[in-house]
Amino acid sequence: MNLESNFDGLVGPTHNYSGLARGNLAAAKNADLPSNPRAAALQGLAKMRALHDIGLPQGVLPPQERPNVHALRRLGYSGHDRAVLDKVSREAPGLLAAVSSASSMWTANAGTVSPSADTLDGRVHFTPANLCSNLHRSFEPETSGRVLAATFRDPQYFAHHEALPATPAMSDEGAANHTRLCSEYGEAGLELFVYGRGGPDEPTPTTFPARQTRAACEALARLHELAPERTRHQLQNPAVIDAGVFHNDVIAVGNREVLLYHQDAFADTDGLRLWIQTQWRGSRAPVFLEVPRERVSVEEAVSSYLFNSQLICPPGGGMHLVVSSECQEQPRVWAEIQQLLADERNPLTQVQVFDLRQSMRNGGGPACLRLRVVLTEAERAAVNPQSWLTPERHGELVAWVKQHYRDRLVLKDLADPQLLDESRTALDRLTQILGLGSVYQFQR
Ligand code: SUG
Repeated sequence: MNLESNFDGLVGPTHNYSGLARGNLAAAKNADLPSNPRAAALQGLAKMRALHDIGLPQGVLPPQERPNVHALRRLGYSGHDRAVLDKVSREAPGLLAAVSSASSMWTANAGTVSPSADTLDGRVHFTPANLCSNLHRSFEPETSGRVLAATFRDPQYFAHHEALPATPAMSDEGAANHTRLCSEYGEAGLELFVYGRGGPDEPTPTTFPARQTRAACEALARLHELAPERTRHQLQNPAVIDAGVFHNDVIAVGNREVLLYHQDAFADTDGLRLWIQTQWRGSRAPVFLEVPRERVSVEEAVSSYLFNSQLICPPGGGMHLVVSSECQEQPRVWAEIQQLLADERNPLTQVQVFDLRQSMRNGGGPACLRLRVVLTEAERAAVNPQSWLTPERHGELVAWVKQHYRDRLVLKDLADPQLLDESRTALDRLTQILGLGSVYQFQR
């Protein structure tokens, strides 16, 4: 049976708040706050364990090597690792923060994935996102590509593409701007790509950057061999980008036949709905859950991350909404969730709440932390076996975090050569736990 699996990013040992991501209001607000990498990683692992326990296939993707001394060398810093860290921390602390971010935890930005039911050659296609809109994230694609290839190794089932050229015209942030709708996971679905910057006649945000371009989406659809009639490129409402919606997954989420979105999410909602209805195939009808701005404002959507929930189908039936605890703390948002659950015209049956505060302070909610991959039984069997979370592996990872992670980090700690050593020791051990081989540059 085809199931949707989630591959969550493990939070790395250098998780910190540096205010690096323009247009991400939470990250800007919490810049310079002390972080707790240990709590962050354990919060993420608790969510993974809970989804595993309700019967969903749950995978783990490792964090990247940070501080990224190799990137600093590419930028002209030389000498011993310690000397490099010392020099950059004195000359360019902002650059040190950029090469130290644990941002690879948000695996919804690791790449775009199209399941085999949608692709011409019947393989699952992956393209790492170039993340070229932000310096700190632009260091991720190379290792993301290696990690994805090591996790989904068998070329009979999995096709891996290179990241798109890292230039503004092809700016790509991966699955955070991509949704798939279908009647059954194993049937051909509709692939919806949402972009913030299109042709010269299309409106663009005025305050914050649009991180996804239409040209990038079109390239992804070609690479993944998607059927043009089942693929839509949809302009995001530029006003919401200016209000802090730096990825579409901050204002909309789709799963199977359900599209849950804010009234102001898209530039042309009627056109989008009509297209979905016209192209729809299969036994279930599409369900549009539009949240009106009178009930939840865009500002409330951004501060609670209501739409950054995961919508999941546990094998036992029903559909769950997986939300961060911030949703429960905002009465109007919580009331909206209750209303959605009470309405029997939609398949939502339950809400699950998680404390993901450490990630949320950097603008990363439940949906940011996971990369969705719909897989057949044979494809699941072809995944690197140690990448799957089991109760034993969960226990091993919790112990690993407790052994290697600090519980407090401030910006000046990023220059501490001891942190680099700790981080490499931890990651070296992790590649054994996950059986990934030498995916890191320091191991090569
Ligand atoms: O790219 N935050 C990330 C959050 C990514 C959330 N992902 C999704 N919506 N899918 C970003 O803005 C903050 C890092 C810092 O400022 O320290 C950051 O990169």
